[in-house]
Amino acid sequence: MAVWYSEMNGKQMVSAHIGHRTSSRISRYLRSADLIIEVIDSRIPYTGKVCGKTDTFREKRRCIVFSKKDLMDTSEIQEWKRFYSERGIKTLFISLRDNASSKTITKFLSSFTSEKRTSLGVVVGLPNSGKSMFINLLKKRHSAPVGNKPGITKGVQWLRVSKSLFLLDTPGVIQPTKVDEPEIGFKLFTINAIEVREDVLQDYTLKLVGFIKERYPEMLYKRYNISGETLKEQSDLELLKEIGRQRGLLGKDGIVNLHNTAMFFRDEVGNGRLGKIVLENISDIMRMKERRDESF
Ligand SMILES: Nc1nc2c(ncn2[C@@H]2O[C@H](COP(=O)(O)OP(=O)(O)OP(=O)(O)O)[C@@H](O)[C@H]2O)c(=O)[nH]1
Ligand SMILES: [Mg+2]
Repeated sequence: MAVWYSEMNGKQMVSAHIGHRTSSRISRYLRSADLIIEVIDSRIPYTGKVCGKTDTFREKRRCIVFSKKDLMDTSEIQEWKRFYSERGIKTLFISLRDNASSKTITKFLSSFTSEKRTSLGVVVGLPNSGKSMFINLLKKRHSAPVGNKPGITKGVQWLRVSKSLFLLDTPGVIQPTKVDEPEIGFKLFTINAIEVREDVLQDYTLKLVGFIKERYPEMLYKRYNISGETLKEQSDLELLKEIGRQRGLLGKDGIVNLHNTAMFFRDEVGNGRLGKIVLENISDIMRMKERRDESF
């Protein structure tokens, strides 16, 4: 059952994977923890944020670990680091697939912890952002379940990752209004943070096709041999059908199966088979923030 809690950013957050008791335990831990570590998929460096400026966090040590750097188009990485440092938040962009990253993370976290006493840190973030993988990497053991779909972690557990640090693994949370907004929802869909209903699947996939066509057209050429001319002439739907046809994703009637093609294309992009991407630029975010008058 979906449970609401609002400690994250003063807005309602939901996890489809926990009950009321777990939800109130997380709220309690968030208030009493020494450190909040937010894990954000590097490909959505702004939309991936679940913590805002609320009373709960005002006095807390906070940092952001941007996961999946190996899948990210890093051309604006310095700008993103500056964006957060101007807001007083320390950040680390890292690949959690790389075992050597554990040393870098330990060094990064050492500025938030003390050798003399045990610190308690709560790890939060969207579903599928890499929270459990982050803890496992530090612990150097597969202690928390990991998987490439939203909702793998269903409860909370404290794990000791060093002499002086305990981390709480938590289930992914999400702001439901974002899921229903196509401009944001298609990004969450692309990185597999949400499962989308059939009635919006096509919309979100077409948004993704349009985005790749505009920002990374060369990827469509390299992977599917779709030329610049074709890109100009064809609609996003025609392009999606072309991809389905090329990969033989046809129904019994010989017509492209749009559901399977949508899921196929999402996986191609999400798993990095097309190349390294970022789904939002600093300038996109600044424009959006102006429009909505967002403070963070
Ligand atoms: N390529 C790459 N994959 C990663 C990285 N970090 C995590 N993953 C993958 O992302 C998927 C999700 O990782 P989890 O650790 O289960 O994510 P989570 O945030 O705990 O997800 P929930 O428990 O569902 O909220 C897994 O398939 C991981 O292998 C990374 O830095 N690079
Ligand atoms: Mg997890």
